[in-house]
Amino acid sequence: HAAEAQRTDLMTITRHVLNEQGRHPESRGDFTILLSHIVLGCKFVASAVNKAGLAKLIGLAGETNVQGEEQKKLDVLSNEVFVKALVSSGRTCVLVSEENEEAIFVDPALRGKYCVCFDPLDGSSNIDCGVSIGTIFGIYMIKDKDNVTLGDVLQPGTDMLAAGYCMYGSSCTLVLSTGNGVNGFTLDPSLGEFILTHPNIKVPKKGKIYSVNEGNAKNWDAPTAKYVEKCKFPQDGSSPKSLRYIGSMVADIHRTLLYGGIFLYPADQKSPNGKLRVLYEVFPMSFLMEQAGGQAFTGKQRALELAPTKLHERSPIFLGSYDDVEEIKALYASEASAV
Ligand code: P6P
Repeated sequence: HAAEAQRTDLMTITRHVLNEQGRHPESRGDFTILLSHIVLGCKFVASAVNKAGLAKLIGLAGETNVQGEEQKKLDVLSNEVFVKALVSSGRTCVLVSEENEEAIFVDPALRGKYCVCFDPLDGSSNIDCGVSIGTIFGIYMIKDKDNVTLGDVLQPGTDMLAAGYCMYGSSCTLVLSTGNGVNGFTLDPSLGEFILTHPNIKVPKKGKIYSVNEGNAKNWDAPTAKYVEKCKFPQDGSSPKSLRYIGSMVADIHRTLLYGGIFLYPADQKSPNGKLRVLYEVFPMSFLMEQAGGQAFTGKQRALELAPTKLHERSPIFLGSYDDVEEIKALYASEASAV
């Protein structure tokens, strides 16, 4: 009977968030409405990604985005869908998208109290070869929605209320935290609902995997080089770690959350601030990792304490299992004290 009860007691993402919102009597369901619009965007993108090969959506749109990268049609489509869904929710006042150079200030008549920073289709260079890609988002509350400025957006990650990603792979999995731990939901296409499949995700305290683009090794600084050397040639008699690098942040982070280990996108001589963007890649993934019991470090400080000054600012990032990140923090600390 328990199994039967389990099967018929569908814990959808909306029901789960409503339960969590119950802890905030003051909330009038605004967050739930906002989330339902994000979920709508994810469902659309999941469907488009699944059909991409057939619908000839694969291939360059011919335009380039603010990052100077060639834009694929799915990027354009996904960004438009998320912007329209978020604006029409009536719960947002400003949006920051990886695909838009400027922040999008919502028409005052449609404004709500939230700011959403998002990458509509991260890892899109992997679309053609079928590697998992994803949407990443972070949500802030804006103090005065009628007088919102860029300053309201350039907030440290510690002010983030919620964060999540949706991974479009063998299945469509949405991982979300609203500040009370991390939960994973899998899209049941027959229902069109995200069902709770990974309750209360906790990242293992220590892992056996390191995840970095070894192709950048010649440009790494000393602490990163030393740490990766230790992963490959441990001096304490332990076995070497395995290298797993998918090159799609959502997929690499999802594996790190579930299996443990450490993901690194360090600074290097070519890009002194690394490659990943603070507002819609580093902050949301750092928020999730901390909520799952791990940690996130920039080489200088706790990632969430960064105070961004530009919309598309980058930062080096080391995040994952608590003990693994501790090790690289110690290497950066000893370098800083040696200077
Ligand atoms: P590299 C994908 O383009 C992305 O933004 C992230 O999803 C991924 O982690 C990173 O870049 C991969 O970068 O330089 O290793 O190819």
